[in-house]
Amino acid sequence: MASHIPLQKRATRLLPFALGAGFFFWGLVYFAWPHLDALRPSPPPGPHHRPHPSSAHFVPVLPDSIPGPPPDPKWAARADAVRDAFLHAHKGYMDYAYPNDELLPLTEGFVNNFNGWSITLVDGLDTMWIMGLHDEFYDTVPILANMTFALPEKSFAAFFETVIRHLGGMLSAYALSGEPILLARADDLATKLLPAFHTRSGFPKYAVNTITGEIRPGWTGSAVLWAEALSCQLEYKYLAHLTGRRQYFDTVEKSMDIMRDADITEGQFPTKWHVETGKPMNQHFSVGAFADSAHEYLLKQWLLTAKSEQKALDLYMRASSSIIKELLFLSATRNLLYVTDTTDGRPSHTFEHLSCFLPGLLALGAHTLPLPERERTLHAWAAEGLAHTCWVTYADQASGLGPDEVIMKAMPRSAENPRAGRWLAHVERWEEAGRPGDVPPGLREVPRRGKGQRDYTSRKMGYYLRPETVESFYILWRTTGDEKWRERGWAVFEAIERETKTHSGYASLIDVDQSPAPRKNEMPSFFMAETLKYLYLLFTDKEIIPLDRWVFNTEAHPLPIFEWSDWEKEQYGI
Ligand code: DMJ
Repeated sequence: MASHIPLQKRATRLLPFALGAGFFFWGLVYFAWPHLDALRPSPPPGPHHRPHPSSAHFVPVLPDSIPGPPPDPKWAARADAVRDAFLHAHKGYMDYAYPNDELLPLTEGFVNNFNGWSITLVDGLDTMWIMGLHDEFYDTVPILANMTFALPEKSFAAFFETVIRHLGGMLSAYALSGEPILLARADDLATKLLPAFHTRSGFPKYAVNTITGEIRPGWTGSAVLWAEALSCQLEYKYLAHLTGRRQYFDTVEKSMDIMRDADITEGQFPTKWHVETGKPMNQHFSVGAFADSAHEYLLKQWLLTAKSEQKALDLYMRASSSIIKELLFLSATRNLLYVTDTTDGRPSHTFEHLSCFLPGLLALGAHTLPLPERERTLHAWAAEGLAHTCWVTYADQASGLGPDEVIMKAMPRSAENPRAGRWLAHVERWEEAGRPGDVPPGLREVPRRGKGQRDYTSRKMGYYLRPETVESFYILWRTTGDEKWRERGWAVFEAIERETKTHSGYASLIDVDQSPAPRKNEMPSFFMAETLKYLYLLFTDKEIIPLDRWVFNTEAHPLPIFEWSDWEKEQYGI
């Protein structure tokens, strides 16, 4: 029928429909356009791929295009040297160890201590992005895209390590690059780890099978270490914000509630808690191995959530005041400021390399917390003095690298020194005396001391490529602007190159007080995730990760500061 109607007439009759359809189509485009990003297929990854932000909170970091004055050639060359070190380690890992976890740098072998999920790649992925190593980054993304995070029956992933390394690594690489697959894989892994929280208290159990959900305790039996209970909140909260999955927030907040309600002396949070009852199990107060990152995650939860979580802030204030009051001491001869641990109030005078993260944390707090002026000054002095001591323990050694653990010789207890060398008492006396010399106790530069002449004895003389000292140098450099931290960092890097470099990578040392130092056959993944990243950020003039926009998790994976929406605050009870 229609074919008998003349063409002109047909067009006239169809006109209203055509106009209607046109309005409908363009109206749809107009209103839906801003929401269509999620439906568009991603362009294939490639070295020059620059992803488009697909949501309001997404701003990829492009180190090459950060504006600023031309870099100082001295520091640019030093940053390049660190990038070369990363590439050397990466190549060695890929040639001899991939797809296993870590390289054995003396025998060109490999080891699987972290579930066999190529930990060195996952942990080092965001460092690649930060260093502008886009080829290496985009070679790695498909490997991650294909990871199943599966484990055979009766095999277990250590919850804490998997969260801070794998989960933190993927979330950070996602936040920097915008590759959606990294968020999807992080979400998968986070869900697979959730059964770890199937305990009566809500604390996470030591390890979990990612397929069956079976959980098992670690060497601490029924105890969970404070560091392990309180070092998953940054990752899970950021993920809750990205995915809208309330379960992530609620699950990790339980441990925070236990801390808020715990009956403990001042802010002296013990190192062991009963994983089922949620009760403290000892009177051991520390910033070392069993506790370290818990302190970090208190301040950093407050910072990550744009200073909105009062609970985290209160807990940090309590803990950090107790650290300053109870755990800081001066050494006998050089008056070095050090941090130790106490059991039932009695100090051990052990000083751990692991606790060299504390000066960076205190500096970050002094820079950001709403503190009265005297408190802020105390935090800043403590940061400066402790970082100085961490540096001295490096500078003293023949290799130029610091030992893992020493026992400090404390000032003897006397009538004038009733608190047996506690730093705060010395500061108060110095202030009362009118601040002689203008340098607070524990902050004075001291001469290097050789074997047998030091104010400490060795306990563990190894250097395990750990990041804590250079991490603090980086935060101190960024918060104070004092170039000495960069120069000290460079001395550390030169020593790393001289003493630890091997044909295929970098090796831990057995005795830092020898040069050449005897080596240990290991290259932990945190060397590429943390140590080299902090050194690179220390030397590069560009502020790639501004501290008012990013927060580092305890494995040096930067996560972007975000604000909870009103809806989230209401849902989560923030
Ligand atoms: C890292 O895995 C993390 O920094 C953790 O919090 C403790 N220490 C190691 C590196 O020393």
